[in-house]
This record gives sequence, structure tokens and C-alpha cells, in this order.
Amino acid sequence: MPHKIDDTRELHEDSLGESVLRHLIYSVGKDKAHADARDWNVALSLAVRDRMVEGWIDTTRRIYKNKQKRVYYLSMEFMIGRMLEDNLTNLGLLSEAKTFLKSQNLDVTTVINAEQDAALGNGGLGRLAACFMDSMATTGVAGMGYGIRYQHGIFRQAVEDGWQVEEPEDWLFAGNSWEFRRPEVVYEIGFGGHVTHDEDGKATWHPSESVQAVAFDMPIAGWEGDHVNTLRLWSARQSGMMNLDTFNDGDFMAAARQQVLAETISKVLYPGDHTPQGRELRLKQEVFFTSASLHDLLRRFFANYDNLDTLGDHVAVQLNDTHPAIAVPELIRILMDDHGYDFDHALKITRETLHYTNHTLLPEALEKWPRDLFEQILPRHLQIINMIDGAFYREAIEKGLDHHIIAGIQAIHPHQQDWVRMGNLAFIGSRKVNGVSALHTELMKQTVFHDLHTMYPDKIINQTNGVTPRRWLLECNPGLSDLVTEQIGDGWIDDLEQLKEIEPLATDADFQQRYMAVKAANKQRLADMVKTRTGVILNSDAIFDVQIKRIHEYKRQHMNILETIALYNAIKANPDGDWQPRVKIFAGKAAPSYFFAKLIIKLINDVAKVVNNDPDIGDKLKVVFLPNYNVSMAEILIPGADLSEQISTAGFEASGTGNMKFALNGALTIGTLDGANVEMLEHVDAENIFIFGMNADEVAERQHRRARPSEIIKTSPALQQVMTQIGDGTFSDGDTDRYRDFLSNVTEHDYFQVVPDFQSYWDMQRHLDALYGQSEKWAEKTILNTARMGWFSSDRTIRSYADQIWRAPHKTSGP
Ligand code: 26V
Repeated sequence: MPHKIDDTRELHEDSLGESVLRHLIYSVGKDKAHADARDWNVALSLAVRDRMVEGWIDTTRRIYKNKQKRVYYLSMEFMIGRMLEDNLTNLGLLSEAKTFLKSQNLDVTTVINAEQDAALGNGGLGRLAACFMDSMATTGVAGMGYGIRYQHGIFRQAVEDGWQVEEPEDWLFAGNSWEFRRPEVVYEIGFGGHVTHDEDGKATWHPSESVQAVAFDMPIAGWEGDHVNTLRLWSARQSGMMNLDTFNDGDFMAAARQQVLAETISKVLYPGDHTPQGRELRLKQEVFFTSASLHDLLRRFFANYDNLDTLGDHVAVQLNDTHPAIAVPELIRILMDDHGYDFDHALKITRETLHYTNHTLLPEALEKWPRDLFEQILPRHLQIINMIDGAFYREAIEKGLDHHIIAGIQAIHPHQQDWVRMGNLAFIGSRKVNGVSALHTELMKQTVFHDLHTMYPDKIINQTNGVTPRRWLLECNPGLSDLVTEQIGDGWIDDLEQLKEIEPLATDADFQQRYMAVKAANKQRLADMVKTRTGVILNSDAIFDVQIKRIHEYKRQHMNILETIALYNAIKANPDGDWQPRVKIFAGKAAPSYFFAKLIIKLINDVAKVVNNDPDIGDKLKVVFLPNYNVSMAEILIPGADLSEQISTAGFEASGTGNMKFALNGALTIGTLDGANVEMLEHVDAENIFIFGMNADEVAERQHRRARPSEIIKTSPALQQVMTQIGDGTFSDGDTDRYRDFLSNVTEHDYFQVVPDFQSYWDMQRHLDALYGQSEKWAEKTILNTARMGWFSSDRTIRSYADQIWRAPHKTSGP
């Protein structure tokens, strides 16, 4: 129930419906006769927002009064998706809203879908941040998210002639009903310039340019709505008014250009998932939101405390990857230059306050900045980084490390002086460093952070990712949610391990039948979407086999499409065979500059065209690429999937979170021993997850040995045939050039081990074909997946961060 506070007690005595009608007229400015779906969406959102504000103000006061330790989650990305259903659900208003919309002859789904996705992220890292916001509110952590209010989120993906085409995204065009602009919360962020030192050695930075960061807040309600946290996103604005000197010179356009330049900082999200580009604007974005966030949280700190000595006792900051790692020198700078601390003390406080999460081991994704660029934009920060490296050097010598090793792990290599290595900086400046699955954390210790780990053996800890059960079961799969709640009550919604209670029903014929009926309905909903978006008509008796994620070589969508071609060949060779029908569904965006990933999309579409139009194949095999994958699309795809593809090269997917969403919704997983798949195996048991291929050690061994795929291809007629067809134009209208790079990648180097894993992947797929035919067995395994995935709730993850990293209070789970 929404919590009412004294001075708003009288404000919301009207029903939700009355409130919606009031907003339709007075906020949207329309009457019922002329309102379209978006108008209703806005009116309903504002009515819901009103009800969130009460709990929000109440939460804010409570935290302030109790001096509850605060947690700040700094992230360049928040992949939120739509908010209306989430908020209706958490506030317990969903059925009232549905009843009201029906009474107005409105289609509920149409009204909900009129909201644009807030797609302020690339993929897993940004979606995790959104799940964490939901779970921090649900578990009562005094958490606040800080990020950037990009005017344009991740690009919209169109597919033209099978190729990805990027189109602009404009989520704010029609306004954002959830946000509150806070014009009074504004900070000046400087760049460039020079540093002076007074006679006592005290430094002053004189930036040559500056831009303002203006706050926009979104309330984030937890389950049942009484704890409401804040997501604060920064928008860039020109400092001061348009430059009057220039203006008086009559050069109005030059003055306007300055304004555009300033506002560029929060203009657009960089779409290069795992591929930093080392661009000045990106560095400025990182500084912009990190510095604004630190200033803001310190201002809030000073409302309760009068000196910063104990900052780490009252505040924990979590850095989501290295993107906000500039927080390390920035916090030290503020402590030294603005508050008079000496360097050692400033470093100590910083190391009691900051924590860093690593999300990838891919060498090309580890952020580093050219030293010269860095110095140009952040001269004072570079000085401080040199001081950090000096202090670190002394610590390392004391611990017996040799010069060579130390040089490799300082933020800046002392002899090469070429790069500022943000991972090393974040590690050195943080109290705890965590990986996102057990395997990933182990690999961090053995590889990228090997030497730093020997130096600080207690710093690295694991926090296996999780997903919010509100969005990823309750909201996206109402059929399954109702079925579960009917059996065990609704305690699972904020205590997901209660799903264990449905385990005994896994072999119950009646329950199996009802569970599979829900799946069938979800498959139909999925099929309807596919038909609307692509025109392809799906056979809902087929296995719906789904791979949805960013397109990347390490995720191996190309292994999946090679297997698809091999299956196509096998069916064609024996069209009357007893084939288990299958639908291969792909979706995901490629980074605009990642040619190979775009080529994979083209290949999928080329194969789809041939397979889907082959009369010998009919319903036995269909291939679909759904354009413009986003959170809202995932909410339809995941509940409708039979099979979840989690087939990354072992050792390369840090965790994965889609894997968890699928299994929770009763898709079986075909996957490698990678990321969180390893822990899913432990939870659901080996009979209920379908693991194939090399493990991380075997992969590393082959990669080090530079083992080539040719020997293996020679022994596989199926794979040879597939390669021949791709090369001879079978799927490219006779164009023998299109896939030249693709073929040389796979047949000559194959860094991601598609060829060595192919046979075991194929075998496991055929095993699953047979299993799908045994419908009771399949149903049992499916139900056991749902029953045993409770541990993967992001509520568990957040409680674990709160206990082991943040040392922050939270509500315990269970009754
Ligand atoms: C790097 C860069 C470089 C600069 C341009 C923009 C950009 C955006 C993202 C990244 C790093 C991406 C790292 C990432 O998303 N990792 C994923 O994190 C998930 C949550 O922990 C995890 O489940 C996935 O396995 C992991 O790939």
C-alpha cells in the first residue's frame, strides 16, 4: 500500500481512474474524445507518479532521519525499458488500472505500449543496473543511481536488404512522464586548462572550459511501493548564458554553436559495447557524470555530517565497470583541493568509499586513455594519478613485488607513459573489486588482475548477477505468475527461492499440462509478434529456439547459424525423415563499427531467405531475425521460448543475465560452461541444463597453442558442406565475395573456437530434438528450471553486495 505522509494525506483520496481523467484534461490538455493511446499513457503515468511521490518523500525523510548508510550506483548505462507496468505492479495498482482502462473501452496493452523504452544502455551491463535499481528499492537499501540523461539512447536498428542500418533514437521526443527536472541541482564541471600551486604547495585547477550538469530524477519504487529510491540522471547545459561578448560582436551563430557544443556531452549514448574508441567526447561524458555525482553525494553528506574523515562509514559508492573510474582521482582532488586533506589521507578515505565491478575480461574492452589526451582534458587528475602510482609503488615494494611487475599494474606504465589504464586505477583506488559470476571472478584473479590480486588477496570478491523477478516473471509472464501464485501464494515475488515449493509438482500430470498451456499461449503471443514484424508465420508446435543478445564473435551467433545451415542440409537430404520442427529466432544489435558482427546479421538474414522459401523444408525449419531488439521485445521473447541459446566461448561471457531470465520462465538452456551458466548447472542439476563444448581451460589451451581449425574441418563433412555453400553463393544469390572475410575468420583463425565446439553443439541439439518429443519429460525439466532458479533473483545479489561490500542495512527476505 502506498505510504501516506502527513502533508499529502488529503491529496489522493480520489480513485486512480478519477486521477487519470484529471491528468488527461489538466496535464495532457485533451478531452476523452480526442485522446489517443499515448495521451492515455501519459495521463495514467502521471496519476501513478503522483502516488509514488508520497512514498518517495517518506523514504527520503526516513533515510535522512535514521542516517541510514547510503549506496550510490554510478553507471554510464541504465537499460530501463518501459516504466508504467513496472510501477503499476510495484504499487499494487495494476488491476485497478486495467479495470479503469477497460471501462473507457481502451486496450490495456496498447496504452502500456505507447511508452517508449528508455534504452540508455548497450546490453547486459545497463540492464543489470536497471535490475539493481528495482532490487535496491525492494530490499530497502538507501540506494541512488547516477547516470546520464542521454537525449538519444541506443540507436534503432533497421534491417535493409539483410544488413543492419542504424537509425536515430529519440525517446524524449514526446516527453518523459516519469522524470522531475531539478533546475536547482546543478554543478559546474570543468575541463582542460592548467594547474597552479601556491607557496604551501596547495594546488588549484583552472579549467579552460566548463559545462553545467543539471539533475533529472526518476522515482524507483520497490515491490509494494513503500520504499522509493531515486535514479538521478545528468543533462549537460551550457554554463552561464550564451557568451555575451561574442553575442555583442554580432556573431550570434558562434554563441549558439558554443551552446550546442556544451550540450553535446549528454547528447548520445556510445553504442560500442565491448569496444571503447578512446574518443575525447566519451572521456568528457565519463568525467561529466562522475564529477557531478560525487559533488552531489558530498553535498548530501554534509547535510548530516561536518567532516569527511568518516565518509566511508556512511557512504558506499559502486563503480559499474571502469566508466566512472575517474571517481578515484576526482574524489581525491575534491578532498585535497577543496577540503584541505593531505594526499595520504585523501587516498585512504577514497579507498574506504569506492568499489569497482568488472564486467568483462575481453582485452579490447578494458578502458585506457592516451596519456596526452587525458592530460589535456584533466591536467589536475593526471597529477593525482601520478601521486597514486607513487604511493602504490611504495606499497608494492614493501610487499616484495619487483619493479617489472609493478610497472605492469600501475595506472600509467612508468617507462612507456603512453596510456592511463582505468582498470588498474579503479582496482588500486577501491576497497573491494568484484566479478559477476564465480567463474569470471576466478578468471579475474588468474588473468587481468593476477598481480594486483597477489598484492591485495582480499580485495577481489564474487557477486553473481541476478535479475528482478518483478519484471522478468511477474510482469512479462502473467500466465505463469498466476499459475505459481495459485499453488504457493505470492510470497515468491520478493522471496524468489520460494519457487522451490513447486518442485514436487514437476511430475504432476495436471500441473504439467497447465504449465505447458501457459507456455503455448506465450508462444502464440511471440508468433503473433514475429508475424507482425517480419511477416513470417511460425508453427507453434516447433521448438522455439532463441538467441537474443548483442551480436559478438564471442557470443557465437555464427556457430548457431552454421548449425542451422547444417540442419537445413540434413532435412533436405532426407525430407521425409522424422524431423522435430524448429524455429531459430535471433535478435540483437551490432556495434555500428563492428563489421564482422554486421556480417553475421546479414548471413542470418540470407540463410533465412533461402530456408524459409524452400518448399522441401516447409514447417520443419524457420529462421527469423527480429530487428531492433530491446527490453520490451525481450519481455515477449523470453516467456515464449522453449530453448535458450547461451553458447559463448567458455571464459568469455562474464556472467550473462538473459540466461537466468529464460530458465526462470521455463526455457531449457543449451549452453557452455561459461559465466553464470556454471552456477545455473549447480542449481538446476545436470539433467536439466544442456551443457556442451570445451571448458575455459581447454579453450585457453587451444588459443595459446594457436591451434588451427583445419584438421577438424577435414573430419567433418557436414561442416565442410556448410563452408562450401557459404563460399559458393548458395545463400548470397551467387555472390562468392560476400562471406570471404567470414570464411577466413572461421576456417583459418577461429579465435572463438566455433569449429572445435561445433560437433558437440550439433549433438546436443539433436538430443534436445528427441527430448522435445517426450513431452512429459520436457515439461518436468522445464518446471524444475523455474522451481530452482530462485537464487538468481537480483534481490539476492543486492543483499549480498549490501552485506559483503557496502556494509549497508537492508530488509531481510522471507516472512
Ligand atoms: C564497454 C564500453 C566501451 C566504451 C563504449 C561503450 C561501452 C559499453 C560497455 C562496455 C563494457 C560492456 C561490458 C558488459 O556489458 N559486460 C556484460 O555485463 C553483464 C552484466 O554483468 C554480464 O552479464 C555480461 O556477461 C557481460 O558481457
